[in-house]
Amino acid sequence: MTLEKPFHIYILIFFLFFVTIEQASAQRLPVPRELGQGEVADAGELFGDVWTGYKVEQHMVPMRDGVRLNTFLLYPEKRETPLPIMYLRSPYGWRWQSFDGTVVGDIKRAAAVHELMVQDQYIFVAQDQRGRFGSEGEYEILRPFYSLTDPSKTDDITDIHDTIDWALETAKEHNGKVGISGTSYRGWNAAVALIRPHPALKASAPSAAMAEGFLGDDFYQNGAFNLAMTTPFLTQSIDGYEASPTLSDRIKSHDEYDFYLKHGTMNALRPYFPENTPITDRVLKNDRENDYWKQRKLPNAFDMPLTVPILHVISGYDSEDLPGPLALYHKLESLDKDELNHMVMGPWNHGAWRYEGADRFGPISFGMDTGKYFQEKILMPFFRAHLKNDPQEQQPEAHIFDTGTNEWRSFDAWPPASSKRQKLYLTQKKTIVTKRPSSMGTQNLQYVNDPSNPVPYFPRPNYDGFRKDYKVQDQRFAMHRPDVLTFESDVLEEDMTFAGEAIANIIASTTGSDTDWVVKVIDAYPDDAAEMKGFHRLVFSGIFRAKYRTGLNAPEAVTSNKAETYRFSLTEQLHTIKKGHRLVIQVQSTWFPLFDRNPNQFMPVHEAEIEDFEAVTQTVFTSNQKASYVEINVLQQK
Ligand code: PG9
Repeated sequence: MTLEKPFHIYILIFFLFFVTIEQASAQRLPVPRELGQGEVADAGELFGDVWTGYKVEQHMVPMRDGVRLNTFLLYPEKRETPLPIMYLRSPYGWRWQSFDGTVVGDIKRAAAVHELMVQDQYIFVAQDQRGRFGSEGEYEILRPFYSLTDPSKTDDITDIHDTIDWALETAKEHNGKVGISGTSYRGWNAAVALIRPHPALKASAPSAAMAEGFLGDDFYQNGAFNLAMTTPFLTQSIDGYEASPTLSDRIKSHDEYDFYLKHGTMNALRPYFPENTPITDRVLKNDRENDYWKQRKLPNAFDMPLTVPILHVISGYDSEDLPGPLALYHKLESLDKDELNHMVMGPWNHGAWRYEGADRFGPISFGMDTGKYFQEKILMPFFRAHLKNDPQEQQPEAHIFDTGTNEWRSFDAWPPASSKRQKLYLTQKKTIVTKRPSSMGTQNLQYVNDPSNPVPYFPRPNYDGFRKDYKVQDQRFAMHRPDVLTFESDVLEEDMTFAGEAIANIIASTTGSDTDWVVKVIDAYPDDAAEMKGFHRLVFSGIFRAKYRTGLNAPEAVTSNKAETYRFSLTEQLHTIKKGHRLVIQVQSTWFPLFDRNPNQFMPVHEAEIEDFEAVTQTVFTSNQKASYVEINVLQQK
């Protein structure tokens, strides 16, 4: 009897502890507004040293439909001249409370705020997007541009307009000019601002702007689903902050490859998603480039001549958004009559120019701080020129870092006018030649693609979850697998500079009714290189899901054993392969768990169950009539 009371107390304590933990998890919510209406606080004290010397106010800014958006207005306490306004919009919360109670958010992070820009002095308007964190209204991921067809509707275009109107009225001592910048989703906002630009908008620098959700940014690449990046990211950073441990926490206690392989199917992962996964479900359901994606395809929304200077900031090693930013640059180039469209491509993962240590990425050194260089020499002068009337030298059309020679180069067109298309043929002897094969037969090479033993995208074991640095890993870990065809060129006698887009043109068949094709172009260092001996450095890569070969919106079963042409982009780069190096091309059919596995049967892949996955035999043709090759832009040496 005497023991019973304490026992109940123990149960109560345990219960309270459990409930507290649960509540703590559920508290991953935005912090309520903290600054009173009209209150002016010291931004340095509130947000950290970067903001020293700035004052901050917090406003709920009304949009045309009455929805109010949480907005911070920051301005330097001491300024000598009227300043331009720099507008930053984020879906990731400028200030909120993480489940462990700490106050975090974009306002404190280099991810969203660039120290040099703050030092340069602007009036900043930092806003939570509609339906996110402190802002009212409903959130819709990459909200379609409703106002273009129905002016009574609101979207990011109208919210941007209304906010700029508000900022021009509210901010004191501004010079009437507005700029916008941001990376990733914030970069999407910086690009959206130019669709129907506000007259006060004078410059935009979208960085890693997700622009092509089905073609290659974030969600799908040519129909294959970005499993390793997107599933954890969507289920926690977009769909829900309440899940603890998150899916990525869970993955990190396993070898990532093993985790996904053992679960095997998308259905098996569903128990780890937050209970309500509105966005993840929609992304999975829309497994073709249907209206859902077309409405969110940024280049499609641009249909008028460009009137505002734009600097596309493209991260050449981006693990999330590379095809979209490139496509957006090219689309706007076609609408640019006044030389307002410019691009920069640096050797960064996803906007990593913002962070310290941009002098290297993984094992690869760039010999200089490329992020600092870009900010000091390109980004700040761009905004100063257009927002502060600072005289500056003419901006080149394209400013690109050559990842092979470690130097910045500028071009007056991208791809450079002095580059020529060259075909690199894959031969029966597994070599790479520039002359079309002469053999008239049906020469081909085969391998078995077994989804139960997929080719890893990163050397195993990997206990770090999604590896954003997969593009700078030595690719030798894959070259001797029987399900990877590896082609090698002779040793180069001269430097060869790739400048532009690489396109895979593979003639192939499968014994399945669907399958994937993955092509990688690699710079193979010599074994006696001073550094990175024998390193196989990825330059271009891409994946294509066979059923989309006649159109990304028109999945169609593949006829077993029928040779078909698979032509797809491997993205764009500036990379010099040095004399003494060799060129290597790998062809494979899985790239796991970077992309989901194809069951090799024509069916909705997200619904595939373990028994649906089949091993198939793949055939890649290398003959004269059925020549497989990679087509590439080669810069003609001066
Ligand atoms: N590109 C990122 C993203 C990934 C997936 C969904 C939405 C956005 C990003 O904003 O970082």
